[in-house]
This record gives sequence, C-alpha cells and structure tokens, in this order.
Amino acid sequence: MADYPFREFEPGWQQFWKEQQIFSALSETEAAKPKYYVMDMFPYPSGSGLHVGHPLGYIATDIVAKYKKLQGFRVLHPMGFDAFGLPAENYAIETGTHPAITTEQNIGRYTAQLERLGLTYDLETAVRTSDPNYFKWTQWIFLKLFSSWYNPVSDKAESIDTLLALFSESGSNTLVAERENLRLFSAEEWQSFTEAEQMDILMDYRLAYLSETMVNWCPALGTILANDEIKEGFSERGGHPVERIPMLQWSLRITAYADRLLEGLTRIDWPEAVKEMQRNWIGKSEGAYIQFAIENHRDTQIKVFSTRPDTLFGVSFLALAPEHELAPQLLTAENKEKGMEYIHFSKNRSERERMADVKQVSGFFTGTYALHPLTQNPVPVYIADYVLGGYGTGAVMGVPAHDSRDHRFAKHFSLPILPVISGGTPETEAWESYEGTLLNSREYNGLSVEKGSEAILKKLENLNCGSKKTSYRFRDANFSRQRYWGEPIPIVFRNGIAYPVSVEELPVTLPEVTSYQPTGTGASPLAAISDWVQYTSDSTRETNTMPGNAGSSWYFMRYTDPANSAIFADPEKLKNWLPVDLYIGGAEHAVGHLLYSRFWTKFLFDLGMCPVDEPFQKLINQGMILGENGEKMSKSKGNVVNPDDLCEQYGADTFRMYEMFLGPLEQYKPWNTNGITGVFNFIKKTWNLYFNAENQLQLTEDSPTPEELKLLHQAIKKVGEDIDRLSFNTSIPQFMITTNELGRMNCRKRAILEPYLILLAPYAPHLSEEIWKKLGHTNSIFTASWPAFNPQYLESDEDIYPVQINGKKKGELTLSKALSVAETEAAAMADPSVQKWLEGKTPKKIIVVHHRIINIVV
Ligand code: ANZ
Repeated sequence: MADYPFREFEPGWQQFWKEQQIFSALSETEAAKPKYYVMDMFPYPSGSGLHVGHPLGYIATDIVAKYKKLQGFRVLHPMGFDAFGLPAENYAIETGTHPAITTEQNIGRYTAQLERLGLTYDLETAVRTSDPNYFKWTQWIFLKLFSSWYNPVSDKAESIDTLLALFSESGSNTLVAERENLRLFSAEEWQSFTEAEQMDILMDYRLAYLSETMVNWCPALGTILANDEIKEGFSERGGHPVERIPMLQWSLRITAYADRLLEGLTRIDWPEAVKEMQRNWIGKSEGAYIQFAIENHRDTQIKVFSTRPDTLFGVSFLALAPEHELAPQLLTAENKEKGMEYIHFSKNRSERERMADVKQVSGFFTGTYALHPLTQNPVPVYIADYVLGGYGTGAVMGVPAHDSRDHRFAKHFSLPILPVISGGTPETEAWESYEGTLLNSREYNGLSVEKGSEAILKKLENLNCGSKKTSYRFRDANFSRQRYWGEPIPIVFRNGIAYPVSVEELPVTLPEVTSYQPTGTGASPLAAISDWVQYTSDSTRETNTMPGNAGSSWYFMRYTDPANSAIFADPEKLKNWLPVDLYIGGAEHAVGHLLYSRFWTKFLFDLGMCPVDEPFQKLINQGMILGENGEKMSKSKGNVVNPDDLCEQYGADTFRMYEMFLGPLEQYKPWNTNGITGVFNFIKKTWNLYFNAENQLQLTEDSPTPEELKLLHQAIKKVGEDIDRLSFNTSIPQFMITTNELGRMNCRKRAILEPYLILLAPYAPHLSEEIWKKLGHTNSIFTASWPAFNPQYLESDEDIYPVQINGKKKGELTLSKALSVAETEAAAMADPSVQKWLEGKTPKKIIVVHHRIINIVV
C-alpha cells in the first residue's frame, strides 16, 4: 500500500480555498440558483482554544454547506466571533491586559484551528461583535428600540412619533385598556407637562427603557454580578455574600411580543423540547384579577392574580410578595419590626432560589385582614416569599385545598383548608384537578370548574372587583451590565433625562482605561473615566454597557452584508438570504439567545427593515462530546483532547469523519481516541483505490460493470439521504463498505471512482480535492455537480430464493430473474448445495413461488 501523504497537501488546499474564495457566496451573482443559508452559533473566543467537542456542529454544517454547493445551491456559510464577554474582562482585571488584545489573540488561534479542520467559510463574513464597525449597528438598533413603542392596536412596533401624536390628540386614555399601571391624562394635560414629565411617561412605552430593577450586589467585590456568577447566594469568585439591591437599569420590552413569540413557534422546524422551553419561559396563563378590600383601610385594595376564580370560596388567606408595595404599610404597629426584618431577608433571596425552595415554608402575618369580596368574611394577610414580586400582581389568594404551595403554607401556619371542588382529600394533599364540581360555594355549588369560574368572575365584574386577565411569566430583558468589555449604551443624560446620541456619533466606542478594576460602587469601570463620562458641560454619558446577548441577537443579518457602512444590512441582501435555513448550536441557548434573536427580528420586521419575522427556519442542537470517562470535557478536569494533535497525526479528513462517526449529531457521547485508527485505515484504503504502490494514479477508462454501478448508486442514494436527514454518522459505514467492495473488485475505473470522489468531498475535502486534481481537473472539486442517482442500477437481474426443505429454511440460492418457473426448479435441483441439503433423499414435491421462495417436500 502507498503512503497517505496528507501532510503534503492538506495545508495547500486550505490555502487554495481561501485564496480562490471557493466558498464565497455573497459575491455570487447567479441569482437564478436557489439559496441555502447554513449557520453555526458563533463562538466566544476563549483563551483555551478549541477542544474536540467544539467542532462537532461546525463539521456538520460544513458538510451540509459543501453538499448543497455541489447540488447547485448558492450557499451562505458564515462564521464570526461573539467577542465581548466576561472571561476577557476578568483576565484584564487579573493581568491588566486589554481585553481587545486577548480577544484578538484568541480569535487568531480559533481561526487557525478551524482552518486546519478544513472548515471553509465565506471569508468576508468574519463578523466580530466587538468591532466598532459592527457594534455601531448594535447601538443603532438599540436606539431604534429606544425610539419605538408597541402599538397594541396595530399590534406592532412603531416610531414613538405616532405615540406622541396620539398623546397630543387624545391623551393616554385609549391605551389604558391595553396596559396597566399607565398614567391617565388628557391631551390638554399632556401639553401642560414639562419635558421631564413627558419623557418620564414615554419611558413607560419605549421598547428600550430605563427603570429601577434588582441587581446582585456583592459588597466585598465591589461589583454587580450576573446570575451565573452566583452560587447559592454567594459569589462564585471568593464566596462572598451577595445582596439584591434596586438600581436604574436598561431593559428591552420583549414582553410586548409575548403572543407573537408564541405564535411564531408554530411556523418553525425546531426541536419540540426547545419550543416547549420557550413556551414555558413565556408562561402564558389565562385568569383573572380579583380585588380584596382591606379592613380599616378604606381606600386600599389588594389585587390578586388567579387562574382559578372558581376556588374563590376556598380562600383562607392572602399572601403578598415581600417586594409588594403594600407589604410594609399593612404591618400593624406591633408587627412592624419583625415584619420589616422578614421583608429584608426574603428580598435578598433570588427568585430562582425562592421558587426552588419548596420544602422550607416561610411567611409573616401582617396583623391586617382583608375582606372576602363575596362573603365579606375577614381573611388574614401574610407576607410570603413563595409569592414573586414580578409575576401577576405580586399577590395571591391562598386556596390551600386546591393549590399545593398554599397547602404547605396553610399547614405551616395552621390555617383552614376548605374544599370547594369535589373529589380529592384536601386535608392531606392539595386537589389541583380541573375535574369535579363546586361545593361550599353557595349558589355556585354543582357547577363545573369552567362554568363556576365564568359565573364567579361575572359576579365579581358586576361588583367591580374582578376582571379577566392574561398573565405572562416572563419579564422584560435586562439590558445593562456594569462592565467595561461590552457595547457602550449610546445615551446621554441631561437634567436626569435620557437622550439618544445622534446617529452621526455612532459608534460610541470604549475609552482606553488603565485599570479594569470594578469601581467599588457598583457602577461600571467606565464611570471612573471622568473626561469620557462628561459629554458636554451639562450632560453625561450612560456608563452601563450592553449584555452579552446584544451582539448575538442580529449577527445573522449582518452576515448577509458585513461591510455595509450605510445601514446594518441592505434590505435586498437580507431578502436574498433570510431566513437561515439551518442553524446548529448548543442546547444551552434554548431560551436566551434564541428568544432574543426572534424578538430583534420581529422588531426589525415591524419597522420594515427585515423581510422575515422568524430568523431560523430549522434548528438542531448538537450533543456534547464528553471526556473519555463520560464527564464534561474541561481544562480543570484534565480530560481535554485537542483537535490539532489529531490532525497532526491522522490528518483533518480522518478527524472530520471520525468525529461524525461517533454517533448521531444530537446525542451526547464520550470521546474515544482509539477508534480513530479504524477511520484512518479506511481513508488510506480509499486513497489506495486511486494510486499504486508508487503513489502513481492508476485509473482506467473501461466501462463499469452492473455490480460496480450498483455499488456507486447505493452510495449516492445513501449519502445524499443521510445528509438531507442530518444523519452524518450513518454515511461513514456506507463509505467503508463502498471502499472495501471497490477494493475487492479491484475496480480502477474512472467512471466509478470519479463520482465516488464527489460523494466523499463534503466529508473528506482535502483528499477529494487532491485526487480530483490528479485526475486532471483544473477547477476545485466543489465546482463539480453532485452525481445523479439512478434507481435503475439498484435493480438486480437476480433473485435471492430462500430454500426450505419440509418447512425448514436450509439456505439461499441466487438465480437469474429471466428463468421461468420450470427453469428455476431445474436450476435449483441441479445446484450442488441443494443436493447436499437433500442428503440423498428424493423430493416428493417441489413448489417454486416465482421470484420469492423454493419449497421442497421429501
Ligand atoms: C388561587 C388559586 C387556586 C390558584 C388554586 C391556583 C390554584 P400560573 O398558572 O403559573 O400562571 N400566583 C399568582 N401570582 C403569583 C405570584 N406572584 N407568585 C406566586 N404565585 C402566584 O399560576 C397562577 C397561579 O399562581 C394563580 O392562581 C395564583 O394562585 C398563583 F386552586 O390563585 B392561584
């Protein structure tokens, strides 16, 4: 066998693809070709480079891209870098190295590693979120969000100008039915407001807005922490206590899009599990607001949100979230001190912690009673941390018989448990079923849950203390970080009012700093650079930066037009490419990144700047490649396998094929380096189909036999279908069989081996390209066409007959289809193996079912 000299040609082909721009589609002018847009979730360029787990999805998209190109598509297959982020900033804090420098180095390393694997991208698309030419447009979109509102009547985002026109014409009255907690005012009042008052009101509508929200403050580190930097109430770094404090922060009003984000899920081809996570995250529930008057507080009412108005007669307490504004007020004098302590303690626990902690019941009785709206019975009001401040109204009516959280609470505080829905044994366990009929509910007894709900709600509406309400569990997205290494938020403050910087001033770039240390006050390091902060003599800059998800919420748009300096992307280019046909990435982004991207897309769609309202038509989550012992691959576990080493030893094509061979793309699977030699041997054998022992090409121009054609067309069919189904692992055995069989037949025919090379090209691009050239082609193999499958070659002119003697299968005979029944019988009886099976006995009867089976009775 000849050597397989991959080291001699792999780097050369990588260079060739790059220089010749073989995989650039952006500049392709053949608009007549159908488009295909295939994309990976772009990486954060971390300091440790790629391990063998990272390229799994990249190899898959690369195979698809190359296959689609061979099939005649214009293929956009881009790659960029999600280049802002915490690790570079933390490294800067430790070492003083500017994050831009580390990021640049890491990107260099990643790029070289990707290239070495034969992954080819549209090179123009190397978008980086930290590049001012890119984040200029992230800032620009932010300003569009800032100057837009969601019009509930047209059901889309519009310029804030249409809202201003509405306010001047008719005040806020027409809008109040749609959203709560909005200030009511007439047109005249609007005109009479000061600018500050008007701006304050507009903040309640803007899609990017400033409000006081809770942050995780770590006094010891002097900095605000992200949720994933906290473990059980302590900072991950150093283990210091973390408090929740209110702070003015930017948010994006993603909740305005709740229904459209739900609806869109029905139109996209995503894993059901991911869709379900998004639905749960949005958490739509239909229910009602119910108001309870308070004893001795004439003007105050507690409004609860409930999905079960039918259980109203089973209420035995009300519970307020510790954050509820009435909580301190309703504490009676003798309960004030202890009550405030409880409020303080529970406010500092994160919501996640409060929701997860179901075993430990905690609460505090305010000393105040509310009045049941239908019975006028007194109902004790508690403060309880299982009630979340930001959901519904932050207040619940406790129905212990029919809600398990209320049940635990009632048991703990010895409150009555009154069944109001039949079935179940509520004394021992909450009966949460929707089956059953109402009881202990006066004139509503006997009604079904549904009918009871309707009737009670109607009654409450008549009494003016209830209304239908749809609630959503998710919140507006926090959009402020008190960090250096992110996009500056392009806002300035004058007299406490937020103004956008003018578009001409974009991008607002990061100032140079000498220290990346947190300020110690919770403000971003930018706040310490006073000459940057001072914008004009009477105005200052926003010092928060954008969160990690800003740049990744729209990069798939920029890929279509990466160098544009006049707009974030030319509408024609967007129309030319969007939506992304196939998007592959990790399951950890199921909610965050994918939900934000859908939201930004819908927003830009509303403004008429994006042609689609769903960005990713098909989504696949690749599984993780685990360490040899089945645990996560990480530097700290010391089980990292580096793809560079394997490429060095076996070549990139072997690595690519082995990585695919490990198992289905979506599965989690352990790495096992030993198995790679099997694939390496296959690659060597394939090489040797084309070359003799002196590494000289040895092809003939002879016509192929039916057997050879059958083998080729089986492979064409299987490999094509596999890639269409994204079942890459199953192609590898097909290749192995084909190579082995061609070797066994000693097939050296160009008519077979040349098309076979094209089938191999998406998986083993270097080998294919090298042999292609040696076959005399001057163009890249990727300018060739995927071989057409011809089913005719799979049809055999022979039948395989099972042979039974006295009903028992003895073996098989292969006989020509052309034989008649009598000829088949004769051929069978003449066959030596049949004679052997007969053991000398004479057949009494021979039954041939033509083309199916031969039965012999002895
Ligand atoms: C009374 C009741 C009786 C309830 C019953 C449920 C069952 P989903 O479906 O998730 O929307 N709730 C309302 N606001 C809450 C808050 N801020 N924190 C914690 N729980 C809250 O849940 C809605 C139900 O969760 C509401 O309906 C309310 O309890 C509770 F047999 O009201 B229910």
